[in-house]
This record gives sequence, structure tokens and C-alpha cells, in this order.
Amino acid sequence: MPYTFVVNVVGTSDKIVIDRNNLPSTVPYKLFFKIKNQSLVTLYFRVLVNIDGWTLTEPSDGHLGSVDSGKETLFSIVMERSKPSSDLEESGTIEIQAFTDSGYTNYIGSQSFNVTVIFVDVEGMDEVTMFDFNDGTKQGWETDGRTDVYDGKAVEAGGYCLRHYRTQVQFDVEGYLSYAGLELPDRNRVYLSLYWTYWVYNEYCKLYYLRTKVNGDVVHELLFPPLIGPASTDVWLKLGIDISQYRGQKVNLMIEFKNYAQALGYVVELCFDRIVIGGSD
Ligand SMILES: [Ca+2]
Repeated sequence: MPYTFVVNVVGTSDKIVIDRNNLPSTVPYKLFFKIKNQSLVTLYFRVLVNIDGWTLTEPSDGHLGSVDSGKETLFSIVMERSKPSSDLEESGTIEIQAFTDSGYTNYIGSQSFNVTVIFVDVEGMDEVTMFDFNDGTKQGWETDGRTDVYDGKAVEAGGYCLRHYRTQVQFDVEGYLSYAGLELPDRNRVYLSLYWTYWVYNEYCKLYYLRTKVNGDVVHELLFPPLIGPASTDVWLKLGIDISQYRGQKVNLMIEFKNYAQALGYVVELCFDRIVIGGSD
């Protein structure tokens, strides 16, 4: 029997969309994938990023570690590049190499998957719909009962965001934002971008996932395995998604998430702002 393994990219298509607005000079990107080892022995895996301009930074030597026979393990990597000065599209591959030894010398094979990274100014596209919540309303979005407009955080100075906040004595809670009947531009390229930030108070709080759906189809998924507190980000994170396949349609857009807080006073907070849909030919 040959050694076999399967690589599955988690939660995103082979197109990575990065909105160019408000990027730092060095742009990091975190990517998740699962490797299933179908061979009879433990295998060790190394990752190589072969995309113009991008460098692997975590793990910098590419060594992911081992996966036991028959097991599947979730890995994440961080790659980065300098911020481009204009819209840019770069294609390449991410290669996973397998070895039978922890010294990564006895190579037995590899698998690659294709990746296209698109840097785009979504707010500068020809047809743009933006939800910034700065009028203090939900601007047509429906939310779970714990999510509302909030003026304590916002991408814009003095603005509002949508905040999911929970501190009740309850266990798993699923929350959502949804917009029914959103008309997408009838253009060749249609992208969605949004900002989000989180706060997971302590080790008794978790965030399981952040999932974006169009008409019920999962188009993007973040945060596996559970993000366990204490953890937070003081900066707004960005998410970009290619939704060109739904061009010209009236769609239902859903952003859903699941979190856990064990006791009163243990807070999970998730904020969303500046949800933008842009279209251009
Ligand atoms: Ca706002």
C-alpha cells in the first residue's frame, strides 16, 4: 500500500478576497486546513507556500508536526505579504509534503491546492451597498435577541456597530445577523467585505465559528477549533468573500456564529461593522 493522505481546506473557497481599505503595511492571512492520514503509520507534514509575494510566517520552517494513522488534524498557517498599492490578483499553490520521520528527511509524497488571492478596494467598486449602522439603526438587518446597534465600538470615529453581547448563565448560544432580499450587483465580480472584532472573557467562554451563508450555502467559515478565552482583539479584523456566482440575484445573506459562556459575568462579545457589497465588471 502506498502512503496516502487527504488535505481539505476549511471554510473558504480557493479564492481569498482581501479588501484593500485600512490594511496595515504588512498583510497577514491565516488559513485553516485539515489533513487526514490514511496510511498505516504516523506521518509528518510540511507546508510550502508558492504564491507570488507571499511568505509563510507561522510556522516559519513549514513544519506542521505529525498526524497519527487514520486520524485527521486541523492545522493553521499564517502567510504574509506587503500591502499592494493597487488592486491585484495572485495565483499559486500551497503544497503539503509528507514524511515518515520527525526530521522531515524521508519524503514520501505531496499534495497541492490552488489558491488565488484577490486584493480589491470593495468600497471603491462601481456599484456599492454599505451598511455602517452609523444612523443608530440595524439598517434592515435582523438579528438574534442578543445583538443590537452599539455605540461603544465602531470602525468610524463616533459611529455605531452591531454587537452581540451575552453574559447570561447559559451554555451554547447561536447568534446571527441576516438580511433578506439583498439585491446583488449584476456585475462580473461581486465581493462582500466586513469588519468584525471579538472578546472572549475567560477560559469558560468559547467562540466556535463565524459562518457566512448566501441563500443557505456556506460561502465562508472561520474559527475552528473553538477559540477559548481569555482572548480578544483590539483591532477590527476583516473578512472578504467572493460572491460573484450570485450576481444579479436577490439573496438572503446570513452571518451566524455559536458561542459559549458558562456563568453570569463571563462575557462573549462579537461586533460587526461596515458590511459592504461591491460589484464591478
Ligand atoms: Ca459603523
